[in-house]
Parts: sequence; structure tokens; C-alpha cells
Amino acid sequence: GGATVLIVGAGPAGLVLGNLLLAAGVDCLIVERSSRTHVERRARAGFLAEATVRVLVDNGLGTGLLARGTRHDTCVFRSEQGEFALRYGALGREEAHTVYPQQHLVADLVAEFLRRGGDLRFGTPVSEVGGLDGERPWLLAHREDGTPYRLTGRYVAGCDGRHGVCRRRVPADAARPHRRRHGVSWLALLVGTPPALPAVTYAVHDRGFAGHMARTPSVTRYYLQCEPGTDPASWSEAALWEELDLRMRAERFGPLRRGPVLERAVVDLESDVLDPMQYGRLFLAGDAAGLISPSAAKGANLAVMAAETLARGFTAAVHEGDEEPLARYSATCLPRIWRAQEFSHWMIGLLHAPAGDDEESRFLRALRDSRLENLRTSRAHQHAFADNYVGV
Ligand code: RFL
Repeated sequence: GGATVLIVGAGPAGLVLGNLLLAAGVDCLIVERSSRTHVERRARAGFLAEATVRVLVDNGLGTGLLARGTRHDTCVFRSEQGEFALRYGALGREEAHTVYPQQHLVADLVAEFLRRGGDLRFGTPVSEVGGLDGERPWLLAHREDGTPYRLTGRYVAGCDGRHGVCRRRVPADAARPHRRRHGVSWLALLVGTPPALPAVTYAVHDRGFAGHMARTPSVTRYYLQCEPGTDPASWSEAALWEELDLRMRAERFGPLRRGPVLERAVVDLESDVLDPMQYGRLFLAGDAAGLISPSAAKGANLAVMAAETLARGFTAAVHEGDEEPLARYSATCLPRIWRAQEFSHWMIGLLHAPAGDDEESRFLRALRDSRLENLRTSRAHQHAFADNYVGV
């Protein structure tokens, strides 16, 4: 069996690509390792930029996010010096975020793909990808009982996330990885309470960064910088709240809403770009092509934008015999990716500095404080911040 485009992975990248291909009349199928329930419950990102929302809405994929998403246009910074709000929706290009949990978006995209008659196989891990430098690339997929079977196509779209198989099949001399590990880790918490604060709030503290982000009317995300290698289970709930109160300066700015910690995970801040994002008949999109630190909430947005570019490329190749847009796929995506990387890297330096009492740590803390002060006081800087914060 097979299809013209074989898509590995039903995350935002694979599902947007699949939906756009079906709409364009390009034959495709999606194979996904996990169950439908699992992918529809996997809570991750929540902040969608206007460009992302436009791609989704223009392609008939925005009904859920328009009905249930909420508009966010302000972020707040807290530090020893006090608190200030940036109304980024009224700065720069005057764009806002739509907050819509990634798992809800994924559920909408799955439903729409199936409604359009798409072939989506859950519980189907891919163990091998091959024939990428020939005309008939293939996948080795596995049925639920483990039986392997081969799928053949004209193109493979590797949308299988950061630990997928597709990227590993790009020969080392065909693409160059660019990587930075930031030596910073965040404990990412989902808490079963309504947001305590009206805006995204970033707290800069010498004990480490803490953050608050809305998700739904009953769920809030908190981030707490922790030592790399921390076991997420090692914090008691009481200790988590005490540390959040301290770093968010609850005594000074008002209490947080305590509630059950529904999920906890440690995220190591890591940046990674593969150039090019393609090899022969294999095209990588989303986390499979690179990672971005969550400091500026760009990952899911970049995945959607890459999927849209890739869908155009496949459509031109299949319907018009024009391979040019596909050949340029990587070159089209990379400037956008690098711009997001540069901004999220800058944000890491805005939100973190080492705690030590050595001269370099002191230097980096002073830089961090000056960067924050510059953002607080310079209107020009605020406009540029807004363009980058919501832009992709
Ligand atoms: P995904 O969503 O990881 O989907 C990949 C899919 O591929 C499947 N898969 C396979 N299927 C078959 N065979 C195999 N061998 C396979 N290997 C893997 C997987 O099961 C999965 O379903 O990748 P995609 O589509 O590229 O989407 C990327 C986004 O999910 C990711 O960038 C964001 O979630 C990152 N991210 C955030 N991004 C934002 O824009 N804003 C945020 O606020 C934000 N917060 C976050 C985040 C990521 C987090 N993680 C990963 C822990 C918060 C967290 C905590």
C-alpha cells in the first residue's frame, strides 16, 4: 500500500500538512505511533500567533480556536525593581495571541482530517524509512500486533517530532545540525485552577525564573526554573507553591491560585536547527527539523508555518509538475526559523542569569537586569519586542 505523500506523525505539523494536502486533492496518509486518545490529551503549547491563526482559519481549520480560544495581548514582567506590563497588542504590528491548548487544536485537526476522508492510522509506529535518494521512498510501519508492513510513496514528510526516526535517516554529510544547550531547565507544571493573573507573567528572580501562562478557564501553566537533571517528582506540592510564591513575589503583587498539580515535566532549554531540512525525497517539518526553547512559545507556530510551506511545495510538484517550491522548501523556512531562534535566545538572556557569586555570574545578572530595564523604558525596543514576540 501507500500514497503520494507519506506523513509520519500526527502532531500539529503532520496534521496541518495532511489537511492542506487533502484540500488540494493530493493523496496522502498519516501514520502515528500513539493512540488517538493520547495525542488528543497531550498538553503542551497554547499560544498561537496571528500568522498561525490565519493559516488555520484560511484553510478551514480554525472553527474550534475561534470559538474557544481567548485573545491575549499583554505580558507582564516582575523583578526586584517592580512590575511592568507590555501591551504588545498595541505595539509594533499590533498583533495578539490566541490562547488555545495544543491538544484541542490537535483534536480539531484529527476530526477534520477524518471528515475530509483522510487515512490516519493511530497505534502505528514507523521503525524505518528508506529509498530516500530514489524515486520510491518507503516506510516500515507496524500494526498493533507488531506485524510490519511497507508503505511506498513519492515523498515522505517527517513530522515525527524531536525523537522521531526520519531525521536520523538524513546522512551526516547531507545536512548540518546547529545546536545550543542553554544549561537551563524548567519544571513545567499544569495546575487545575483558573489563571491567577490576567496576563502572561514572567518573574525574574535571583533564585531562578518563574512564569505564569493561561491555558483554559480551569487550567494554568506555571514554569519554575530548576537545576538541570532534577527529578520532577522530587518537589512536594507545598514546596512548589512556596517557591512559586517567592519568585512570583506573591506577597508584593498578590496571591497565586493554588490547586492540584495535574502534570509536571522537566524541559531542558535547547535550540537546534538542521540545514537543510530536506534530503532527497524526505522533508522534515516541526520539531523533527529543529527545536526552539519554549522561552518565546514559538515551537507549535513554526510547525504550522513549515507545514503550510511544505503543502504548497507538494501541491505544485504533484499537480503542476513544478518541483521548484519543494527544492526551495528549506530556504523558505530557515530565515523564519532563525529569526524565531534569535528572539527566543534573547529571551533566555532576559529571563535567566546564573546565581553564583563569581564575577561572571555577577556580570550576567547585571546584563539581564539592564536588558529588562531597556525593555521597560525604551518605546522603540517595545515595538521591536512586540513584532518578534507574536511574529513567525
Ligand atoms: P509533535 O507534536 O511532537 O508530534 C510528533 C508526532 O510524531 C509521532 N511519532 C511517530 N509516529 C510514528 N512513528 C514514529 N516512529 C514516531 N515518532 C514520533 C509522535 O507520537 C507525535 O504524535 O511534533 P510537531 O507536530 O512538530 O509539533 C511541535 C510542537 O508539538 C512543539 O513544538 C510544541 O509543543 C513546543 N512547545 C510549545 N510551543 C509553542 O509554540 N508554545 C508553547 O507555549 C509551547 N510550550 C512546548 C511547550 C513543548 C513542550 N514539551 C515538548 C515538553 C511546552 C512543553 C512542555
